[in-house]
Amino acid sequence: MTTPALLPLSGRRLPPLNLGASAFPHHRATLRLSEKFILLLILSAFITLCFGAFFFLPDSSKHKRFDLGLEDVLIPHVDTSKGGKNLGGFLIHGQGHDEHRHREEEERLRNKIRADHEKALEEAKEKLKKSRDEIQAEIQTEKNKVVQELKKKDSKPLPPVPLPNLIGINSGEPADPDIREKRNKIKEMMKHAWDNYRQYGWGHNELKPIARKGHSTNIFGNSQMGATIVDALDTLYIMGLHDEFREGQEWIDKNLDFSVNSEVSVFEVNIRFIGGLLAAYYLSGQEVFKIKAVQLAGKLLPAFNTPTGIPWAMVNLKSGVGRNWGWASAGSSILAEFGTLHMEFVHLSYLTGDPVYYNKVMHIRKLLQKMDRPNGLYPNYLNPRTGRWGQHHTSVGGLGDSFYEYLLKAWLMSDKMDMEARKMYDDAIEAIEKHLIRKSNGGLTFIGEWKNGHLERKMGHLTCFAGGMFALGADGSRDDKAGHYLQLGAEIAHTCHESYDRTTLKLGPEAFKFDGGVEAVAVRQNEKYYILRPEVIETYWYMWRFTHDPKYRQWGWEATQAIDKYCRVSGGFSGVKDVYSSSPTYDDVQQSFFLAETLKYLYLLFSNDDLLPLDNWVFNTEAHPLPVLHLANTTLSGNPAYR
Ligand code: DMJ
Repeated sequence: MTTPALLPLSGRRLPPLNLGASAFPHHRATLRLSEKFILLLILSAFITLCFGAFFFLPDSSKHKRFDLGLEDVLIPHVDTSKGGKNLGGFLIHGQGHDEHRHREEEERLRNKIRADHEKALEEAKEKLKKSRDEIQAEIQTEKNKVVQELKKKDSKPLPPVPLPNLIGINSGEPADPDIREKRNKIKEMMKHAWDNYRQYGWGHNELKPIARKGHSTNIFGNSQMGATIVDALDTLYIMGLHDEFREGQEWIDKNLDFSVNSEVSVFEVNIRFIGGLLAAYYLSGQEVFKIKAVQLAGKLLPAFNTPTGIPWAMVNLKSGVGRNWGWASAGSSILAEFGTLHMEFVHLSYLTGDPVYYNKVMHIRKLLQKMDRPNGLYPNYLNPRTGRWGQHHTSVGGLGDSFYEYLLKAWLMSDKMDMEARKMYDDAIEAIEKHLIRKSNGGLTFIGEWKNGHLERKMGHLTCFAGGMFALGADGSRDDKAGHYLQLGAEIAHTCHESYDRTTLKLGPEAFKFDGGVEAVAVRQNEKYYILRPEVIETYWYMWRFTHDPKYRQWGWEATQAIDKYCRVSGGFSGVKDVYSSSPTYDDVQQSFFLAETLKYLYLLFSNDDLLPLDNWVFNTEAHPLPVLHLANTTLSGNPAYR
């Protein structure tokens, strides 16, 4: 049965509804939404018409109902004995009136259906009249809406937690004009480093200041994650470079995406990105940093899926597949890498109320506590499959360094409540002092490296951070040896200063020896470089805070001038390949830690102590300040992470 209402009312025929892949072969995916929309439109027109047509179908039941109704009304007036005809007039009259009403009703319905149908067809035709660009624009808008919705879902505000004491975040202006001038000079250097990165490397991980383009290394994976932006944020903030801070925040908000098929170093991403984001959050209060830190942390968690729970060194942010560095002893994970997660992960649990992060790092700690340690020393390598040590190599420099630092800082960050961490630190430092720390013939205290029962009399630039660590750990040390540890810190600071002072450029080499008449000097050509590292300046700053001996500011200023003279180029700052050469060549890399650490520690060295006071802030190993979680002013005891 056909109904006239189903035929097109206008003479124009609809063009074929081919908006799919064959219509726009390049936009197969993007047309799907529009196609669905049109089909839906036509379907709804069809349903409307069918619904309307329903009233015109010769439906006997309906007619019967009408008849019955009429009969019901007419029965009292029908004199059957006289035959219907006599009453026919009455009947005809009654039927005629009703038929008229009926016809009117039908007409009204038909008009309505016609109007609806025309409207639906007009809309469909309008849609089809749109150009490809217009359709694409509509689709893009729809897509954006979906993305925004997803984003909103992803960035749901985290449960509010009481913030720890956030004091001393924008003060520290020195009264002495000379010190103020020096501090301003350091701020100017920061601006030079940032502005050039902004101009030539924006969004890349680091900058090549001579080639004037972006730079990256495998620690950041293969995607542009803006490492310099994230690492530099808190330095910008404390220096009062707020426009630059906002630029960085905007980039992070719009571009920092962790759903990338990229294999990154768990350690580096933790200390630079999570540490940097958390510090930026605490300093500025901007939620975006906290949200990004939590998102990123979620991407690192699969790295812990190993038979022992000791994480892989690297993880693919998209697939979650982890593995270790090819060069590491017997497939091992590295002590300084899996042992440098604690501070950030405790803060993540604190801010989210989710104990998962805390549990991961506590599991590592418990496992280490149970293991035998040769001579009380922690080897640098641990196999995450077997839970056994790899090569017996112990270092307070590369591969070991920040593990010890984080034991001490876990205790400090817990408002000195985490006694387990303090004990592990004290035990480790005692073993280090006994087996690794020596005095050279010339009276320089140095920290060597333990390799299979043998002490290598060589110290790395990285090891120089330990001077600051000893000073920081002096208060609260076992047997009240605070004076001893402060003295040890001062001796290491002195040795490291010598390693700078004995070079042509007055910048320290990567590693230096205490052997065969050589003291605090690099011997091998491939250990003579300086890559803008912070550790020596970091120790000067801690020593300054604890002693206020002016020599630390003097040494810090020497380093500032040397960096400005030999590492500054018009496109930023570069490392140098040989600190003993009067005509050094550049390595053409502006490391992100130069902005995060080196310039920050210099700035703090020339600021008053009320800028980021050490009673309230603990610096992670990338110099990102995280607040002490005082039990008194937080809900730590009620936080599931701490139960
Ligand atoms: C920084 O990334 C961190 O300080 C890390 O702990 C080791 N060293 C580099 C800078 O030298």
